[in-house]
Amino acid sequence: MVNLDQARERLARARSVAVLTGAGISAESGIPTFRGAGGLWNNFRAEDLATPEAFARDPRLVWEWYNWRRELIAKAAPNPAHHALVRLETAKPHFTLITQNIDGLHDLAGSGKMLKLHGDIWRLRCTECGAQWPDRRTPLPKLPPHCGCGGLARPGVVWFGEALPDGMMKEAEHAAESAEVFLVIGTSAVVYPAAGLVPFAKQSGAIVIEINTETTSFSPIVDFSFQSPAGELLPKLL
Ligand code: BJW
Ligand code: ZN
Repeated sequence: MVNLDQARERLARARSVAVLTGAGISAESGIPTFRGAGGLWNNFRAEDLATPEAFARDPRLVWEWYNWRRELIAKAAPNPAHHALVRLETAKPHFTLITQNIDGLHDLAGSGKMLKLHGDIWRLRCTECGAQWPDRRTPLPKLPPHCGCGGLARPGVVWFGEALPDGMMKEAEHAAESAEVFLVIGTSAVVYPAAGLVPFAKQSGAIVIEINTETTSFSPIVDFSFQSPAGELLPKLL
């Protein structure tokens, strides 16, 4: 596969690499993606569950969905794609992992510092006092959970219409801007501002390599687009 050899060579030569991951990287670990075949939002409407308005309307319903997903994720383990990114991190002097995933599988694989643009399903946050804490219990003993101050707790994730964690997009943009190679793995790249990193990296001069089982709207503008499962393709690329 000439293309694969070329992409492998570009990646091997790069000293500065940034990676953007999405739900597709965890699909081979058994976690459903949001969109596409088998996607979570074929069964649920995003605006019914992943918005601050939905939570204000019915916190228990939203928590039931998250509780179910926490149980599903708790049974999952990192796959060869998560592990390959740990090896890549070790091999490169400058490496930034930017993830939209809230499932914690990059942590479990052993990735170091990463930018979790959409938060973390294993963290809770108080809607009253703003306290944040880790909680890996599955199932949660009482829904909806509460903070020590008596306030209602929410999942530590970023919903539609909410700002990303302070300063994180700036850090992600800096990584995309300074990367020689930018890998885009398992994301439909329709959710902004994360999706904007792909054309931004390209315009900043990075070689952009996409790995996805399907084509996306960015496939025509990237340098290499591989339609393969990440767990199979990524280890071959390193
Ligand atoms: C495989 C595979 C295998 C399968 N191997 N590949 C127009 C322009 C710009 C912005 C907007 C706009 N209109 C609306 C907005 C705003 C909105 C937005 O982007 N909406 C779009 C839908 C249009 N964005 C926001 O609201 C963001 N905030 C914001 O803009 O704030 C502004 C602000 C500033 C200051 C103050 C206040 C506000 C926030 C976005 C938050 C997204 N949150 C979610 C939920 C997180 C919690 C949870 O999980 O419940 O994040 S939505 C959901 O989508 C989740 C994901 O991280 C995100 C992206 O999904 P992802 O990862 O791409 O997954 P899929 O399923 O879409 O794709 C999987 C892919 O994998 C597919 O392509 C498959 O083919 C592939 N695949 N198996 C490789 N084995
Ligand atoms: Zn509190």
